[in-house]
Amino acid sequence: MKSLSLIAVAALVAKVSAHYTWPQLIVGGTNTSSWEYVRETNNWQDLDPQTDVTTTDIRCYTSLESGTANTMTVAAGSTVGFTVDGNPSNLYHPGVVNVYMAQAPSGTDVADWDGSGEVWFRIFEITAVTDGGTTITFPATGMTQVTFPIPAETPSGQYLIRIEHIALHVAESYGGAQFYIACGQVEVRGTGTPGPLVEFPGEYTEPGILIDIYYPIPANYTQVSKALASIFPTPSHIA
Ligand SMILES: *[C@@H]1O[C@H](CO)[C@@H](O)[C@H](O)[C@H]1NC(C)=O
Ligand SMILES: *[C@@H]1O[C@H](CO)[C@@H](O)[C@H](O)[C@H]1NC(C)=O
Ligand SMILES: [Cu+2]
Repeated sequence: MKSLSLIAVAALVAKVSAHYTWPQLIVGGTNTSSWEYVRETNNWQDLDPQTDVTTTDIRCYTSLESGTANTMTVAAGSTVGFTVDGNPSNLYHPGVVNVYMAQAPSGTDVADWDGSGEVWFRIFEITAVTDGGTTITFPATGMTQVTFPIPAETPSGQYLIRIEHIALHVAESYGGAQFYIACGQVEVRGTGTPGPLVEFPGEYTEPGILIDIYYPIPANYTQVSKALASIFPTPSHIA
């Protein structure tokens, strides 16, 4: 009987595979409730990553869930973030973090919006550190939460904030990169014009996600995206 229960435990452990999610938005230094301001992702139970970069699920990974959440009001320039929850609850795979925002069209509640179109701008990254081929390190490894500023010049409106950890431990073959994704909903107060804008699907190209990080050690790491967004202030008046 003992061996049977050990087999059952082993099966359970295998099913609850060791991955993670981003369930809580962090605002004002406080962790909000799980899936309150973050759209519940398809992997909220199995924790599995998205690996298909051609599907609309590469946006927010919510096709099997209700796809919406409450919307939190935040000031432009303030710091927000996401917590990591999983088994264990940290970013233990080697990989890179990116954060994108997209403004819902005027007149559309962000709760009713799917983030389609060339509307996303990238505001934050924790990329790989290389030194010409001797070492490659991933500073995001082990983080239990990731925080970042909403750019000070972000224009007023309702936004999706999309965070991803791209785990690269089996990215040496096509489709091997693992995307751990979540989208929060915020209402920002500010002014400006963000860019460059990108689209999901469409954002990902090699070599940022098709890469053997072990041998030979890559001499450099190329981020998946265009440059981080620069947000140009909108003049409040003409002098
Ligand atoms: C928020 O959650 C993260 C991840 O679980 C944890 O590391 C952190 O201590 C929490 N912060 C607070 C203020 O409870
Ligand atoms: C490193 O840079 C070279 C030259 O720009 C490029 O061809 C190669 O794809 C890059 N490698 C990675 C892993 O980004
Ligand atoms: Cu995993």
